[in-house]
Amino acid sequence: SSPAPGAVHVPGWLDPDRQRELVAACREWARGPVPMRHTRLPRGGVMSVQTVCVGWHWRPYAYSRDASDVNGARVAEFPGWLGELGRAAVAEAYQDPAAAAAYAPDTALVNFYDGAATMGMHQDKDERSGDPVVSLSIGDTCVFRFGNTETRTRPYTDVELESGDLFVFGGPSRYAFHGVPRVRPGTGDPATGLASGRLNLTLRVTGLPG
Ligand code: MD5
Ligand code: FE
Repeated sequence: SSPAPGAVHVPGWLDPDRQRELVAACREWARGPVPMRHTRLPRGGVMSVQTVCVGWHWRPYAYSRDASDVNGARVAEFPGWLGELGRAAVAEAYQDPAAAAAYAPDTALVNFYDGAATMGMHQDKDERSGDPVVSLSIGDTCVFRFGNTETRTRPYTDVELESGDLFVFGGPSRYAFHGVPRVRPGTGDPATGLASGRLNLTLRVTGLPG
């Protein structure tokens, strides 16, 4: 379904095998070379989600190859199979083979939400490219709040994102405010390999050279 122009929600897009593979890959990235951790914010706060990045390292509010705010290590390479998955996601969402073929994500942000983690309303503006963001959810269901491009307040739409769901944000939705006001503990299937919590992968195009 499409809650707004350029935004497409595809429930259950990832089959159980794919979900298990992604959980295993994220578990590996979470170990290093840059460990998954709570990102520290410049004003002294700490994000309640835990994050590990692939391809490029995001820190508030820029991308780099090295994680100078964590351990200084260079982040893991962005694997070819993840780019293929991103192109398949765009093909599914937009039913547009040319748009899918042109999609070349170079970074993935992996966010882990425990039962108490939330993400406040924000825009993703650190990428120098307006290409779509591909979002993949595994584990516990969450409430995803999809807003407008002008304010972090109403009007917004709350959408339940379940394990296996794909969401693509492109066009005018690329810069909409959005957040995760709550997760629903115990709703995920441990057969994914995730005993508890919610995992979200976002594939993005940084627009940065090399
Ligand atoms: C999440 N992550 O569920 C979300 C999925 C983040 C983040 O928000 O920044 O790590 S990405 C949702 C997204 C991306 C770009 C645009 C829009 C939503 N949108 O227009 O709503 O952990
Ligand atoms: Fe975001």
